[in-house]
Amino acid sequence: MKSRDKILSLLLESRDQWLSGEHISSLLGISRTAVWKNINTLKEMGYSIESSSRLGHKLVSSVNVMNQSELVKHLDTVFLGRNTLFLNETDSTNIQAFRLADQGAVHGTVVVAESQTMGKGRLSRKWFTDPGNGLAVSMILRPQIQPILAPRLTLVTAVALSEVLDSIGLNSYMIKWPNDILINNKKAAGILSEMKANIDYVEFVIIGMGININTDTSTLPDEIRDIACSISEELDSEVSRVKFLADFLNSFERCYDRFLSGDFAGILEKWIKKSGILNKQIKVTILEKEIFGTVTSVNEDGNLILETDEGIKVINSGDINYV
Ligand code: BT5
Repeated sequence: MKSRDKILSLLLESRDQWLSGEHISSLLGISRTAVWKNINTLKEMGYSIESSSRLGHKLVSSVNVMNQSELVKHLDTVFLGRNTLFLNETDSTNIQAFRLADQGAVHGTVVVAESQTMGKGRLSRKWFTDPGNGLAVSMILRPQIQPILAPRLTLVTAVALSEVLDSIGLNSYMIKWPNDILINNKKAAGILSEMKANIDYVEFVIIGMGININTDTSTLPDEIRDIACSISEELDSEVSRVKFLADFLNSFERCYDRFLSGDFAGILEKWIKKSGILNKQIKVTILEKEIFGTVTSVNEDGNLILETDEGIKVINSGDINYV
């Protein structure tokens, strides 16, 4: 265990109580400068630690604590998140998870990062993660399904996330096809699914989710400040990110098992209900092309069935806007 993690454990054990730098340094057999540097790293990672030259250090809030021991306290999964890698910074949790999966990481491995230097959206777009306040998480899954069925997992993820939002009392959100969670028309979360497959079998699927949990949206980069929102702003209170993560993993595993056992219809029904998309007039942008129409249904692959002036069209990719 790294000194940083040992210090974190000590702070967690004596939460809300002061621990002197001297005490920590003698317990761990490291210099006081090393204690101080590690405490600063923990603060940069988002842990709420108060420091006083007279009293030492204390962890004041668990809202931001993200580590495996905190996660398992809330986890009731069989395979998901039992092996979670918590990173301070990475290029992208999806890229990192892909690398790990290629190296043989087990089904259910999860990667979480405080910040991403190359956080990805769809079509090479960027995803911004707010260190200490956002959540960037990627799951490695090895489902024994045909590759053609894998896109359904994006909808499974959205439904799992919606169950968590319901459970924390947030009811003003909607799922926006195919992968966003919007609150009052602003984006709180996005999902990015990727896969490595052969013609007839899936080697692995990586499902990444980025969500603004305790983000103060006024601090976000200019280009997203006006289109983004956060859970805490909507609820008017901070949310424990690690509890949220555990709740999401619990919910995802249940939905995933349901999907594998053949009940995608039940998941889809929930998805349709939470999206409110039926009978809505929309504009679909697929690269440079725009299509206008009314959504008459969502088929069993999660594709939109659109009634347009040129007849019925099946939409399986693109961005939509309500018109
Ligand atoms: C998505 O793409 O919404 C999928 C985002 C997935 C991000 C997660 S984080 C963990 C994992 N690791 C990764 O590298 N990625 C996944 P898309 O529908 O293409 O939307 C991208 C657009 O969302 C951007 O062009 C921005 O306009 C907007 N955006 C970026 N960061 C945002 C944020 N923090 N909050 C709200 N909107 C954001």
